[in-house]
Amino acid sequence: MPVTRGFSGRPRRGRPDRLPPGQYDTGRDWPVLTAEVAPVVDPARWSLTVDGEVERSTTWSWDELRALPGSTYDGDIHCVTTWSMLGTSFTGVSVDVLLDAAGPTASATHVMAHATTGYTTNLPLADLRGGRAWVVWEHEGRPLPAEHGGPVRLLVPHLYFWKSAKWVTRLELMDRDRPGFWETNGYHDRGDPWLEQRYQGDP
Ligand SMILES: Nc1nc2c(c(=O)[nH]1)N[C@H]1C(S)=C(S)[C@@H](COP(=O)(O)O)O[C@H]1N2
Ligand SMILES: [Mo]
Repeated sequence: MPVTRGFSGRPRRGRPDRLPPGQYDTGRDWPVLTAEVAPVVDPARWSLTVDGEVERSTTWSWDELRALPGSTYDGDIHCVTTWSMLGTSFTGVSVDVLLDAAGPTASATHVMAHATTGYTTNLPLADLRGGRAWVVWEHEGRPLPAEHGGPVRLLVPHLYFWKSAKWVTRLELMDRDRPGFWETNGYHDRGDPWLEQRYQGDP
């Protein structure tokens, strides 16, 4: 039987089910979307802090972060500008490991992710829990490119990609929700691509 190109092979199989509503498949073309000037971040001077509503404010240097038990995400990412990249991979450490070290207080409900540049984005704490969020330094086995947030970015692939702060440097636990950069400019506080939570006012 003839096989029609595009209807066979690994990445395409089941593809319609894998694209959230209103998204297209960008293939291997990974757009760069940065609201600010991309910084040059020297790992030797970089650190990551988890603070705010926690029992123990904790800071990791680059070397300390890399010494934590690593884990890999294999799957899809979705940007609110409608591109999705299917079947990609990132390696880093699960945010669960960082949260367990810092110990969120009973009043912690939300997190503000901060980048070296001042970019911020807010997330429900629950979305960073349960093996669904990472702090990553590798993409498909190579160091994360600087324009994509290297040396280290947040990765929350089940939410729109603006939640995945590039050049992340701080996870601030909060006892209420507070809008970050794009959320102040009209984007949704949660940003679930399957619910099309693009803008404030979307379900
Ligand atoms: N620090 C920082 N992180 C950021 C952004 C940004 O402008 N600055 N843009 C967000 C948006 S809107 C998207 S879609 C993704 C884009 O990541 P990429 O440039 O690696 O595709 O990063 C998110 N994280
Ligand atoms: Mo985006």
